Amino acid sequence: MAQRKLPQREKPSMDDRTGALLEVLSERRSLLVLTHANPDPDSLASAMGLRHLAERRFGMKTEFGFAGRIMRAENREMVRRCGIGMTPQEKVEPDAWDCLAVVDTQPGFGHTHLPTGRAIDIVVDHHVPPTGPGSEVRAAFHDVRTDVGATSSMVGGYLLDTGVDIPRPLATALLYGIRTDTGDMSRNVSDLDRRVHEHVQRLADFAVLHKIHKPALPADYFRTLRVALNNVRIYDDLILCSLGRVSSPEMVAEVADLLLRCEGKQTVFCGGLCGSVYYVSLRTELSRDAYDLLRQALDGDGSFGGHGALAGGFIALPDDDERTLRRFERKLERNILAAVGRSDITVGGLGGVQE
Ligand SMILES: [Mn+2]
Repeated sequence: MAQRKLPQREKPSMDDRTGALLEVLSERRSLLVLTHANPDPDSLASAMGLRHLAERRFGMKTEFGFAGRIMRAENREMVRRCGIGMTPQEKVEPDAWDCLAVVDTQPGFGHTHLPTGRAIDIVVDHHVPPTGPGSEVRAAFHDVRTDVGATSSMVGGYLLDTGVDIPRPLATALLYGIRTDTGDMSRNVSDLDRRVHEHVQRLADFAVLHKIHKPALPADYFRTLRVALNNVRIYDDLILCSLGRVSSPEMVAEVADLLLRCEGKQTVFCGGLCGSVYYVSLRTELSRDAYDLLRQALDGDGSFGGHGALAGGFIALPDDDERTLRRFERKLERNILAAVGRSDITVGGLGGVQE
């Protein structure tokens, strides 16, 4: 499909960007939105918001294709309560859509699986652009702002600029997306985040937001938690928790978040095996980027994403043998200790220094 080249501007204003997005959308009939695997609240709300804009402003047919799974009880509650429609990506035919958008991620990120040989028309993201193969894609509309705390704020900004109504469920989703990525407006908060946050919180349903914050948890959550607490190793300002086998991958991130609340701890690394895929979550309050730490921990292997204080990913192990698992967990722990400059700590077996 012929794509009109947009004029290159040094520093487009917000209105210019929204205008450029509307120009691209106005030339198309249907929109497929994709994001990274295992979509988080920010990507779910961004996809919902961009679809709404295309539908309301241009009467476009739209779809949201997701890869992986909706992890965490909170995110599943968000999908259910806000009515976020989506289709598994493998069931979506990319060529049936004449506009392809990618939100909260960019082509070239390891955790983002895009159709090959298909032009990406719209990229909206706030992550530092990836380097390497597949990252040189140039979209008709390309809006990457690393100073913005949430992609939901960027999409919310388009909606506000355009004057399209924001229904309650969408406002609630955008609010939750912004709050999740900005730590309840405590980090990476830009003027745009503040502007959109202020607007959507006037429209949002706080009873629904409360339900999203406190979803019912399966009994298995508490079983895994018991195992997790038995496996925690605390070293000064660092916590390592290798969970071994877990019944669902989201437990890894859940446990990491919980452990970060341990007084005085600045970095938490948590991992667990589900099937023969090993999942990792890293949380850090150090000035170092969580994504960089995780890349070092995994030796650049696997599929991972994140920025700032949070990162997560997974890597397929050759088998789910107990010895493979133990060996892999020891290697990961050594790598993470090296990455945070604590190679003095011995890991593995009973040799670890425990508090
Ligand atoms: Mn995000």
